[in-house]
Amino acid sequence: MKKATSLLSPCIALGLALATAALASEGPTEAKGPVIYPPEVLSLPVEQAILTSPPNVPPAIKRRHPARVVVNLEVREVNMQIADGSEYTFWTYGGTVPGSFIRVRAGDVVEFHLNNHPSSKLPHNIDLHAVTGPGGGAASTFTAPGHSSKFTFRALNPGIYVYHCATAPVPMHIGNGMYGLILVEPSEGLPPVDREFYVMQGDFYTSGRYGEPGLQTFDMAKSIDEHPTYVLFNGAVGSLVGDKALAANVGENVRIYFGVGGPNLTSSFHVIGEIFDKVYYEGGLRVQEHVQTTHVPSGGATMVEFKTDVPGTYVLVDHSLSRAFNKGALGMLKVNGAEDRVIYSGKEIDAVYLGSQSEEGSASSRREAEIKARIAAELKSNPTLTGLTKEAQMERGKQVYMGLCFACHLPDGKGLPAVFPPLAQSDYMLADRDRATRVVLKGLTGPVTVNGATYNSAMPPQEAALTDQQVADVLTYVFNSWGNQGDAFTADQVKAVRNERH
Ligand code: HEC
Ligand SMILES: [Cu+2]
Repeated sequence: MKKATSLLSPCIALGLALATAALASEGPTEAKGPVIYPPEVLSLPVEQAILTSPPNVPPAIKRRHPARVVVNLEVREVNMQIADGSEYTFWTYGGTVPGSFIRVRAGDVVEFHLNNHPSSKLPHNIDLHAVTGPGGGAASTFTAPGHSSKFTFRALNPGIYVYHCATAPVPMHIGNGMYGLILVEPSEGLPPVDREFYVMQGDFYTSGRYGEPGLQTFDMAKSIDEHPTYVLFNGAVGSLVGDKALAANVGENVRIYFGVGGPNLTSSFHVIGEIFDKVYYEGGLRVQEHVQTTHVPSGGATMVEFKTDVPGTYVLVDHSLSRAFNKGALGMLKVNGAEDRVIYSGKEIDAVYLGSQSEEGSASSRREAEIKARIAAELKSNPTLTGLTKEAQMERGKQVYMGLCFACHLPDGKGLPAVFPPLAQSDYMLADRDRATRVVLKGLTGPVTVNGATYNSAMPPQEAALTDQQVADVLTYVFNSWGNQGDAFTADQVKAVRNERH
């Protein structure tokens, strides 16, 4: 608790104390002793719940009668990667973010054991939205490190439900990753599908900026202001990208259980290139059909289903797109199989078109979107790079470039004629290292001549988005790619330019 309270101002701490007093759910309650089951419950078969880590989902429930289901969920506080080179102390249910997926059937009696690992520093509990009863189980499961709590509930309502920690300060426990999904299958089961996946979105508030290396801590002020550093699917940048992308084949029916842990943001869940054939909106059993984007509240969930008709990479996003392209809320589903060029032809023609400027503008943004999608498809998770060698620095710089600069200057650094100047063998850039640094930090507007061609546009300043080290990395990358050659840049050199006054 020490770390957390030291971050709080006295007045926030007072507010929390009041909130804690108001929410009986957060403190410990006295144990009442085991529940005496009536014969109807005693006669139920007993089974151990299968729990799975994201993006996996336990197998469909085949039985058509209730059971007594024993759930054993372990709380662990663990250091894990939040982004390449950046670590975070996550608080987890089962060692993952989101926590283990729990699957029961409507009518089941659930014996829930919450075990808090002895290495934990804090007490935790669990509020399952699938529970009918005060606090959703929170008061009954308040568990100190090295302790185990048990409570029983009957799963009365079918649907897909969020569970989360409700220990004060609640937004901090959720913001550290303490949430997951529990599916209460309808008694007749859900329609069978070929693939099921488990994805949850959460917002994260770290002491450092997006991508800042090293071990990050929770930033209470950012959380209160609802200014997340990261918005993530399954707890890390790139958790569903490259080798870790979801996979399916053409012609299969896919179901995604999608939840939002929050603590603060809601999601506009969308899969680029797919239409949801069915959405079990708000996680209930009513179905809406033919949906492009579905809204999932914080502390809410949904089930979406679609058939994969053509192969390719489909990108999962929060369609509040800065979260996807700048804060990490991006995943991929790779679909393998035969093309059907009538359903989707791919690019058929690329011809020169001399329209009005606004048309050229929209064509260029269309091309930009196409390129972004292509790059996203090719991005592979890179190994963590901590060394300070130029090569390692270039790799880090490439990540910055592929996250930020490529959209305009293109992955090959050649730019777009009359729109974006080239960085590949740019006489302008290579002639003056400080000036190039200034362009990246402060932006550039007005006419500029690069390799004999004049550009008159605007480059947005990047000084708010990038650290000195990140600017040094990306400059080292662009000064040593595509035939360019130059010395590495250091963070100090960048800092000097950042602080210069005119
Ligand atoms: C939104 C589009 C956009 C982004 C993103 C962008 N630039 Fe630029 N950049 C431009 C434009 C447009 C110009 C030319 C500005 C002008 O006409 O005055 C430019 C100019 C430059 C120049 C000087 C001209 C040249 O070709 O040598 C450099 C160097 C440069 N950018 C580097 C970068 C780097 C590095 C990044 C990533 C950190 C980046 N840019 C991100 C649009 C962008
Ligand atoms: Cu907790």
